[in-house]
Amino acid sequence: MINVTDAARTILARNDRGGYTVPTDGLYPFQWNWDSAFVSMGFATFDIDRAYQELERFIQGQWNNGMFPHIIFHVPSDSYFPGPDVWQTDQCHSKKPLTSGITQPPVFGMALRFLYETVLATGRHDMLARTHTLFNAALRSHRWWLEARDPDKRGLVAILHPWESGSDNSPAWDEALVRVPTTTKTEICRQDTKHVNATMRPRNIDYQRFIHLVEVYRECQWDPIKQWSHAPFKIADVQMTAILARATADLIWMASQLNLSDALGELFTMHQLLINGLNSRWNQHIRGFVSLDLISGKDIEKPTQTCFIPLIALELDSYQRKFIQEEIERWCQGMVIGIPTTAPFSPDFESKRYWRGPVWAVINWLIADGLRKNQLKELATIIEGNTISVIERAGFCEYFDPITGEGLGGNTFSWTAAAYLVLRR
Ligand code: 9YW
Repeated sequence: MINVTDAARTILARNDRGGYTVPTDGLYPFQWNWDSAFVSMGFATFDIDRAYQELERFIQGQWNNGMFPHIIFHVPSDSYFPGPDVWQTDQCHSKKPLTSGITQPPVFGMALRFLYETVLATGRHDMLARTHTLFNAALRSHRWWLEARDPDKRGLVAILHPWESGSDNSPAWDEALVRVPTTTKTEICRQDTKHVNATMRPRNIDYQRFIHLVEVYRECQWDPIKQWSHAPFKIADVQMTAILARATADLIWMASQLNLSDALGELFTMHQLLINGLNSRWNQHIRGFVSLDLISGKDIEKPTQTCFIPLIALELDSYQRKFIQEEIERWCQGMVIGIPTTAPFSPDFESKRYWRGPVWAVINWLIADGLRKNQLKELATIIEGNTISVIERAGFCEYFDPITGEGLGGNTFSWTAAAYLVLRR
């Protein structure tokens, strides 16, 4: 019988490109921001040095202003669009390696704590300097988040591009995206549909808008202040804010472990601001947390997984806990595997199309973690158990059809392997 843990480690080894890991061979040939953070936690379950290396290679792409980009183009490849020639970030950000010009969810701080806990548990004494370097990079990136993406100090950070959310074509962005023109100067040469069935991917019209947004920000020379005022898409996203708030709490833990009292005050202030912001986004009708469209001023009341992610950062009251538990159970009713990324009763639900319904192991990992933090251990255990079994049945796929349990997208996915290693421990 094949040992699935060994198979998961083999996926990480296959996708290793010399100290950093690609999400999957072919489809995504570079280092992605939040993928790498999850992957480093997977590595930490069996090779702590390699786990640190993953984050160290990643911070090579950090911008002078502190931003962690969403893609680091360590080596050229023509199997992905849009590449560095479209982003053109080298004109204002001259450091190598080349990168994209937007960001992704800041799981990095959560990963750093996970790695350092592993170091402490194994009694390693030689990791302090490496840990400090990573901590400083994380702190700079959190400062960037608040300055660049919450200039009005709402305690909610904004995404300026759906790719930043990590849930590219989620129904949560539909209404806001309609306002984004579909015209582009760049010729769109999609590569993703050469690797994966087009019916499971974002549509061409989505890509036109994604590239239009890249062009707007490129014309702003990637300057955060100009981008903020020119952005045709600006959403205070509860998933992003929750991950940032949780990562900030993890950096507070790190700062106290490392006796960095100077950083502590600043981190506490940041954390409180974000917690207040998130708490203000509870929506009784949706029975979850909702993002805010900063251009239309409207709440985004689409039932997507983002509604549950704030559990990783907040302590819910007993009513919220009850409502969230009931809601997650309702979404999973009749599904072979939960939690769907869009509620199955929603008219937007598509069980096979990217972020419009399928289940992602890393999202389940985050939600289960949030449920545990909020004393909903039984439900957390069920979700973790289902995630492990679907991977054992269907393989290390990018995502899974909740109705059939079928594995879809790329089939040797690094973060799915990492989720398996961490949830199976
Ligand atoms: C893209 C790599 C990335 C993930 C995102 C996912 C997809 C497409 O793949 O993005 O072109 O960036 O939506 O969350 O990080 O796995």
